[in-house]
Amino acid sequence: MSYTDHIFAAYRQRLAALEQSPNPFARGIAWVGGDYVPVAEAKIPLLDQGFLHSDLTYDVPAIWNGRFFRLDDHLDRFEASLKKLRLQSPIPRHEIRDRLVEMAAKSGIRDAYVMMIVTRGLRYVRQYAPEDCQNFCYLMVTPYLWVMGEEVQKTGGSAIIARTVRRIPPGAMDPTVKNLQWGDFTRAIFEARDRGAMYPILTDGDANLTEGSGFNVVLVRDGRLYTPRRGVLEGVTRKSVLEVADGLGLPWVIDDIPVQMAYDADEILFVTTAGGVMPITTLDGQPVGDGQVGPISQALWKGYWDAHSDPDLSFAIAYD
Ligand code: PDG
Repeated sequence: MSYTDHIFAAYRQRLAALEQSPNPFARGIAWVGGDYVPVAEAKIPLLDQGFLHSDLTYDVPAIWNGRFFRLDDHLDRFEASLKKLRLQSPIPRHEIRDRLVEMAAKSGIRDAYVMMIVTRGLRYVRQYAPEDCQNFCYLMVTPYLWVMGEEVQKTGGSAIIARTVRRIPPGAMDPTVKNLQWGDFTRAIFEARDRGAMYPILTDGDANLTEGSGFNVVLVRDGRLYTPRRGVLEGVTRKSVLEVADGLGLPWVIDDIPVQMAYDADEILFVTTAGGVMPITTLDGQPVGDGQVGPISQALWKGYWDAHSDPDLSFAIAYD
């Protein structure tokens, strides 16, 4: 039995049931302009500055096995991001929370990728004054997304350290504000493809690691976890993984992490809400450690998914 089996077998059954569902929202539900619509029919107005200038922030919590996971942590980060960008949601935090729960219940989706977005909103094509815009809020609940699929999670994925592009510096775009400026990530993803790998890790341009295209990076070396301090989103999954590490008695460090440490690591993990704990077993074409998913990765993987049923971290949704 693979270390992932206790989670994936039950998930696949729930997914099969969802795929049979006649509910029009079973493939995703969105809240746009005050209406609920199937996500495939949801539209944004062309003049929204969220689209025209990427002037927005967003956040992504997940629902797992019918339970919302760490929703309040995501709402806390979302509120902090809004404040930093001088955005104000047109609906208050408690309404975002209630609507997301209602949408999950309406859709019947038990394992969900959930997104809340606040954009600057709509004024003119250009020459808009950001302070004059009426900010917009968009919400959606869609079936869970895997940045790394089941098969790859079992054996580990491949990554590169990007050399043709660096992570945008914090002085240009604050990475602690969850944002959809993906220019650097997209270039790095193409570099990974060109070099025969699945995922990129970006540096800060000064030979330190930052993060990858939608995930934080955690290195394991001599039983200790290392994860970059600066130039990264302060990930909720990373927080969960470090809490699991505490429970296992594994020490960890958040600091500047030189690129060389990745080559010297025993194990490497990528962590995100959209996929959880994702083991990386090949870096720049070479095996990480012995090239197998390591024992610490497996223990953190299990602890992370088990945490989803912890009533201190999640609550059950009352489905319709
Ligand atoms: N760093 C970046 C740049 C991210 O976009 C994400 C999550 C993380 C770290 C991890 O944060 P957390 O553990 O709080 O989820 N991004 C996911 C995946 C993006 C994608 O499209 O691949 C998201 O925004 O959905």
